[in-house]
Amino acid sequence: MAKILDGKALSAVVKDEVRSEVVELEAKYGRKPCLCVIIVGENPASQVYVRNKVKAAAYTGMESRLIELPSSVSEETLLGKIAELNSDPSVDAILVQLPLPKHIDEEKVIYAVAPEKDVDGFHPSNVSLLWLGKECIVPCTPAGVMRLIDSTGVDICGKTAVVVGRSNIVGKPVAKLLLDRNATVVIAHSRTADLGAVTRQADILVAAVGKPGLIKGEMVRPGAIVIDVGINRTEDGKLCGDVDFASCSEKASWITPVPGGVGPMTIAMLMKNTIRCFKSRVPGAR
Ligand code: L34
Repeated sequence: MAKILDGKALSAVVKDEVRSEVVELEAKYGRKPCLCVIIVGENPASQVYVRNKVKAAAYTGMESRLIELPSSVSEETLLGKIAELNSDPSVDAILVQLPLPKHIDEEKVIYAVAPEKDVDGFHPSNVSLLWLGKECIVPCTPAGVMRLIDSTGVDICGKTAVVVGRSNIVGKPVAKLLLDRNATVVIAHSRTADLGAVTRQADILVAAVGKPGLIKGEMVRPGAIVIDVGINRTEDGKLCGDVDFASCSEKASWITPVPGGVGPMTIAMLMKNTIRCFKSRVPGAR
């Protein structure tokens, strides 16, 4: 039976780290880090995530601002708002919650955020730094996945890691971070032939595809670490991951639950990234 990788408990540890750092930063530099979150429209899932982000920011003692724009907002107005925040010296970090309404070009929005305030690490400048192996802002979900794996105490070096999913936001950066830690990395996806044969090779299995219950116990190598990045909503409004928890927890050594796994860690790492953005903007802070 697998041990539970408790993202909720670990996120509390991370948020406490941030909370102490906020105190120190304020004492040293006379102001607190400030995170600005923009939400467009009324997607109920996004509203929950954004609310959790603002709550976490309040817990850590940092400043936060929530900007709520109607789904009818024009791309031009949104880009104008971002430009305003880019040049506002009291704002350290900017996050535009995705997805955006169809009439707004997400790429344009991502490119519009000043790289030093890009707390998501989605701007091409930050993406290229990540892939060059330079210091950068690591996207929150991938950073949370790594922290969860590290909390097992298992050494990643030399292990086979299979990442199922190849999104720019999760799959690709997680694969790069695992490679940086000397894992042998395989990226599987919707066109992978015999997915089970591939995932059964994994000492570390990361599922990030958005297909409820895709990963079944028979696809898991005995003793594997299983990280479930999926957050799918069933028709009755229940949350479920990409991993079939019941069958996979019989095979894995460690497994993340949904909810209470990667989700809370995404938010905790957002707090860490906000500190990073603050430091990169304050002369002498790093
Ligand atoms: N710009 N957009 C931007 N940055 C991000 O990092 C995100 N992401 C993803 C969606 N859009 C984004 C998030 O914040 C996914 N995501 C996210 C954040 C928090 C949680 C889930 C996804 C979360 O708090 N999950 C809880 C359950 C919440 C619930 O009840 O719905 C959990 O325990 O998994």
